[in-house]
Amino acid sequence: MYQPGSKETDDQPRTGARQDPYGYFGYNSALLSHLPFPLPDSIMIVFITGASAGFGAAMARTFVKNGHQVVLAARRKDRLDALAAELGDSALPVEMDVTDKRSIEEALSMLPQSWRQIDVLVNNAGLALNTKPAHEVPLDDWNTMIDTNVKGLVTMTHALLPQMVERGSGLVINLGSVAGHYPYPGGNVYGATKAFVEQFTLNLRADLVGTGVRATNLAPGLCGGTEFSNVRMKGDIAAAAKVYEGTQPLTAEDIAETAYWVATLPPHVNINLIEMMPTCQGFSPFTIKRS
Ligand code: 8X3
Repeated sequence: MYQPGSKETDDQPRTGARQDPYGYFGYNSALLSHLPFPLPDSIMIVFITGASAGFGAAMARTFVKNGHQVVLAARRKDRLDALAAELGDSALPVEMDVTDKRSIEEALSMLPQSWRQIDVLVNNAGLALNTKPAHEVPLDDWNTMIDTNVKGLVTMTHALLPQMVERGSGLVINLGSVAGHYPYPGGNVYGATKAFVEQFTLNLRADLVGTGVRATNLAPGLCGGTEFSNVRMKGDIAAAAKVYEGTQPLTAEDIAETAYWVATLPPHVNINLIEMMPTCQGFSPFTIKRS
């Protein structure tokens, strides 16, 4: 966890000098001061929720590997500490629960000064619970998904958006899902929360036009090697493993590389939506119940 003095000091300037990340201007960097649009700093500060495992940890590794700084936010302190130890000074672990507004406010207020200008918010924290039909799922499961995937995501966005708009630059990457685009049995509230993510991201785009702030819905399909199905199957490891049997699913690294690509496009390019599936995944015909 961040302890004052354990990482950069508050009065240290950000290390990212405004350079020429796209190579437009060769060595003549004097031209940069006359640009009609803001270029991103060469070093971005990326705030990732759900950073302790899966997509979040993979994205943290990718951004740090490419020279950026990452705030690792999640509930599991031990996991965050281990990841931060692996990633070194470019990672700042912050214990935080997206379902608790006060926890978010506290985490943000404790960020050292030099980590406060967030260039990219990755709203990755989220989960699916249960694959049972709607009439058999405990209400608590639905509420937990809504609290995390919907309310957590909007609370984080609400907290960080004003500073991005004020600066005239920034990017919000929301983790959606194919489950938000196509119905499937057992997808009930999980799919509905991801449909919310889809429309919320598009509505952010509508409101943010002209501000320089970008928003993207990154919506993956079947992705293996994470805790996603273990959580969904509530610890039934065999059932979780069966989901991926005989497949070559997407990996967390595939998602991380895609998020990195989105975040490093020139500032005039906004990717509204990326829907990605493993090649082995496709679509089903409509179900028709016959007598
Ligand atoms: C997870 C993708 O296909 O399991 O968001 O619903 S899927």
